[in-house]
Amino acid sequence: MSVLKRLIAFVVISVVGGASAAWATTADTGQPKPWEIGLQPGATPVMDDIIWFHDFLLWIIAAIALFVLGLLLIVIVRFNARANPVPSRTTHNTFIEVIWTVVPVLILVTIAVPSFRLLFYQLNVPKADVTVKATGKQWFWSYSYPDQKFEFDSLLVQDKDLKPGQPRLLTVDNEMVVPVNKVVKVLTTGADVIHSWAVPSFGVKIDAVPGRINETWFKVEREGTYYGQCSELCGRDHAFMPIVVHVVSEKDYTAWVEQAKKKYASTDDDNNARPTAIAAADGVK
Ligand SMILES: [Cu+2]
Repeated sequence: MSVLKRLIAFVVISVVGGASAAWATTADTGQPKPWEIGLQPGATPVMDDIIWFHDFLLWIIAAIALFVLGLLLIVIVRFNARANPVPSRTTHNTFIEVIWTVVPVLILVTIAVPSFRLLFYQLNVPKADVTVKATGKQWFWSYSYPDQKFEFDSLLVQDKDLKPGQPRLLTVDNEMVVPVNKVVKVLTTGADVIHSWAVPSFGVKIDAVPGRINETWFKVEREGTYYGQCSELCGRDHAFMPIVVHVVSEKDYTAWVEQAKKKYASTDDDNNARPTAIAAADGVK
């Protein structure tokens, strides 16, 4: 039995160690960190719920795996040919058949209730304070603020141009800026092929499909810079079109909008005809 004890100890240490490592990564950097084995810390209520649901499922599957392992070990030890030379001829047992039907159903219902609650929470976009349209292009994102009437391109910053502290392959020249504690509605579309707008710490991942508009939302509870990446294989430079969302106070946001209106003033409403941006994106290798 000492092997079994060791195995159980290993599983317990792995599960507890894994959970505490996930808790230890609560420092909020909005980006992945070395040796991180849990999800990125949540910055929105939706992501907090996703993390809770993930941990909840982890306990359930760990219990099921241990239970099945225990049954297997009992069978191996007690019902092998040597220990049990005269096998039972039993083929049916109504009680146990009812149990192994009803218990999995109860487990699935226990999972389904919070699962659907979370799904509806994600899908029902509350009344938006700010709307931003993210357009995926080969290979960069354009952000349009329809209510404020400006749009800009957000391109990867090359390694040689990075400033100290800026993460490689995640830094962009023009960040999407939104206010803290406000509902931001994100509309996504694709200009050429399917892209996907994803920010792990927001719990958001939504396809950007040419010819249609998808919508999602987030409400970030802490100021900071949050990073994501295109999450739908979209061609050669798919890995080089990061997403950066800078979450600032309401006051800073208003100031940024004023400045952005001037900086990104465009006389041309055609979003796709932007030769300078496209030439710059082509330089990304
Ligand atoms: Cu992509």
